[in-house]
Amino acid sequence: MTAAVDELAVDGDRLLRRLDDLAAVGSTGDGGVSRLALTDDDRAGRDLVVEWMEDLDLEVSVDRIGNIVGSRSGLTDGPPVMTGSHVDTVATGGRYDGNLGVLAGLEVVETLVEAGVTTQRPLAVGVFTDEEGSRFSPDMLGSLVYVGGMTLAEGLDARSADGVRLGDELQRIGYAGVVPVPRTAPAAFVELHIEQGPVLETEGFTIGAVTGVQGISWQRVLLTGQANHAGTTPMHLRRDAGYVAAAIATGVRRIALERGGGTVATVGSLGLDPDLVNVVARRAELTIDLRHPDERELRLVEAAVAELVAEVAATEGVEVAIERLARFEPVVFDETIVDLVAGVAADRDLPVRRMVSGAGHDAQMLARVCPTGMIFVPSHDGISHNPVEHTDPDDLVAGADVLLHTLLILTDTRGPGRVADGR
Ligand code: HGY
Ligand code: MN
Ligand code: MN
Repeated sequence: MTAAVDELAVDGDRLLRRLDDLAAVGSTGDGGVSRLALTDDDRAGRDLVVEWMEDLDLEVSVDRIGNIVGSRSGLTDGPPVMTGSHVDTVATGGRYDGNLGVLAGLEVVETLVEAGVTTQRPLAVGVFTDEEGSRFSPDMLGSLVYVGGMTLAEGLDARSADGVRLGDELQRIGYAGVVPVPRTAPAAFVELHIEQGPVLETEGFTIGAVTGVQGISWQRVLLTGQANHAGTTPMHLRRDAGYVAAAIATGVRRIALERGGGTVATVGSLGLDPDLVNVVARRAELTIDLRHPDERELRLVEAAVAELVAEVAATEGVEVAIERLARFEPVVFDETIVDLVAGVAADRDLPVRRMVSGAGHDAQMLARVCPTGMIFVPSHDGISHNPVEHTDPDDLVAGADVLLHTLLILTDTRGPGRVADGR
């Protein structure tokens, strides 16, 4: 039975059920999820997705950096049109970040299976290793190795802050696959993801046709001062690593606010040693996350932060060591894919706008090797990386339907129909 392809629609209840089932893996009990990359919880999430892929008769392959790809043959051979995202999360994760893109991909497959539709080009759903980068930096590590932007050896040797090696964890959880990397480029890649910001909801749009991703700069700053007695050491004799760390954190925020224009700066991790009430900190470790849509401006922000760090450390007589964790220039997605997403959304009378992504995504890596785009759906109050992360079920389903028809057109399985020009 081959349904009228143009009329196909996903089964929204099934998608929502799968999202809930996956969210139960690594649940933090407050509606959120914690499945840090390559932990036992990540393994359990991967296992569940692989089980669903096998239930759908997808051909499942795992590559040497642990990326999982479920493939479905088309009527013709050649590279697949691919969708997907990630199922690893931050420690305060919500249930949609990454998971929606993977499960909507499986929902597209199941919709086609039920309708007896085989796509012209093959179709694939990817689950990329360590997209979050919270445990092993950089972020998007798996998709970066997938496209050849990082060698396998570098990826496997990535180490967590507590010294654990990524390759050892991959072995331990049983996802050190055999498929060589970099892998063959797909024909095209489209990722469905929650916006994780406030734009779509505040402006009343249902779909974001994502035009690209802003630049990302991550660094770890290691400060070495001198432990001393909090009560007996005069202020001018201190080499207080704790003070320097705090001055950097406030200075970074000041720089972002002064520069404006979309600059964002975050000190998300800060630790003191010995971290005791009556000891001047001898060491401090903090991370700095800087982002901007424009590469030239991002470099100026990095330079201003570097000057701040050097200055405040020098005045306190504290030594500085900088470790580069991630650096990705802004990415622009393929215009035809962006137009297609906007057109499919408009075809379905869904309010759509073009926008740049503030968050990093696996799509920004696939954009290096094939025409790539993203579909956003609104995040309630723009909140993400937080257990209260929420997207209206109707919006989740609308996004999955836009993904379904975008993939049907990209696989040459249906015509473009009325491709209106979304805003
Ligand atoms: O950091 C990011 O933008 C993404 O969540 N990895
Ligand atoms: Mn994500
Ligand atoms: Mn994330």
